[in-house]
Amino acid sequence: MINVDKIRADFPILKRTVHGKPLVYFDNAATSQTPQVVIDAIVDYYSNYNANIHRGVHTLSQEATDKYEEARIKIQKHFNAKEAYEIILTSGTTDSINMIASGFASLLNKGDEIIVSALEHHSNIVPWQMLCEKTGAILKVIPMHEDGSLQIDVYYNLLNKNTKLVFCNHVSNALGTVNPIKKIIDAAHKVNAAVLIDGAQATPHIKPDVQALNVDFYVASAHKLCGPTGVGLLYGKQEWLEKLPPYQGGGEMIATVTFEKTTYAGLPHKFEAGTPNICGGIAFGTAIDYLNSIGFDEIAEYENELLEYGTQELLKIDGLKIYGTSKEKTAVISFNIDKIHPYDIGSILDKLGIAVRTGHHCAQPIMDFYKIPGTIRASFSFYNTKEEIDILVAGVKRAAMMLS
Ligand code: 7TS
Repeated sequence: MINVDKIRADFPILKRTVHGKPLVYFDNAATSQTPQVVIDAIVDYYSNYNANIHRGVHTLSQEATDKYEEARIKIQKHFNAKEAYEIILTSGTTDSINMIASGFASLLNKGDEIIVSALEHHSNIVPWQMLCEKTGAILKVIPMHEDGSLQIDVYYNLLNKNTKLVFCNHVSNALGTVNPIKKIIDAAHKVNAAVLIDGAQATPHIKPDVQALNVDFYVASAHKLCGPTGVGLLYGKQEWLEKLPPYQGGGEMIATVTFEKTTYAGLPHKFEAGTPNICGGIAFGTAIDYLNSIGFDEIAEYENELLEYGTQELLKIDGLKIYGTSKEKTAVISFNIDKIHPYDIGSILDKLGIAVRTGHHCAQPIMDFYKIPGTIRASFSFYNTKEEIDILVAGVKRAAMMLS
């Protein structure tokens, strides 16, 4: 059982006020808040052992290298990757996806097919469109149902011998739908297609096991799971990471360089050119430890309670419609009230100290499906409370009254 009072004490930002009101932070799907242990890890790095890694013989550089590589192992264990070198530290989900899209440019031919789902964030659409432009590959889309779940039977029919890649998020950022990724992966493998799962929204709520999933690539961002911004991961199966060419050229990713020829370093360094976000990587490891100390089963159980309560209370408001009602979903509630523009409600909520996201959530195709400009999205975390949901519901009622 989650002790929410104790947990809230770990997050200094939750004590602040906004426009004179206690902060109610419901924009966790955009970024999560940072516990003191993670802030301390950042301060400790810059106060005590700030140095470049993998380079110096000096003590500070060795300490920084050890901590960075320890963080990689923590991430490996958390995602249950077979090898630590299958974890590439990137600047985040977007960077990880672009790394794979760029790598596949040399492996795809005209007429090859790529499948994405209708529920993707723009960062899992645009790089594949760019890849199709470069290679002549064709992009196909798994359509969605009204409740925000995927039409999985249509997906099975889209797969054929030309399918080379399948991309799908584990959880939709705009609707919270949890996708049946194991089924998606297994079906793709039957036609020898590789699968990339975008775990940006799943990882704050679910502990993925990349070996059990048998996924080829899994990507996520630290800042959505209590870590800092500017760091994330690309898990790739060793065989794929060896097959793909490097993403960027530079220091650290080479074995030897002459003006005639360069040979590349082994994994993971082949994909980690230049000085990485050293402090961010280390703090990412600390964030993973912190979340595991609470427990993902406990987090999921508590957030489900928040989701059920929030859904029930918001639906009591006249004219309120929730988008994304599939049975399998995380604690995200996307909604609108009649024809009121989401931005107007969001602005009033901000004046009441309540942080939500409004707009298309970088998922315009979903908004087009529902024929709406956007939604108000309240996304909950394990440090939120039912009392905060009551404040949200009262705020939404007030905003609706003022605007209708
Ligand atoms: N994929 C999904 C499913 C996402 O939700 C996001 C960010 C990204 C990729 C990109 O992650 P980044 O860390 O590289 O930026 N989603 C959101 C959101 O829903 N609101 O703000 C950012």
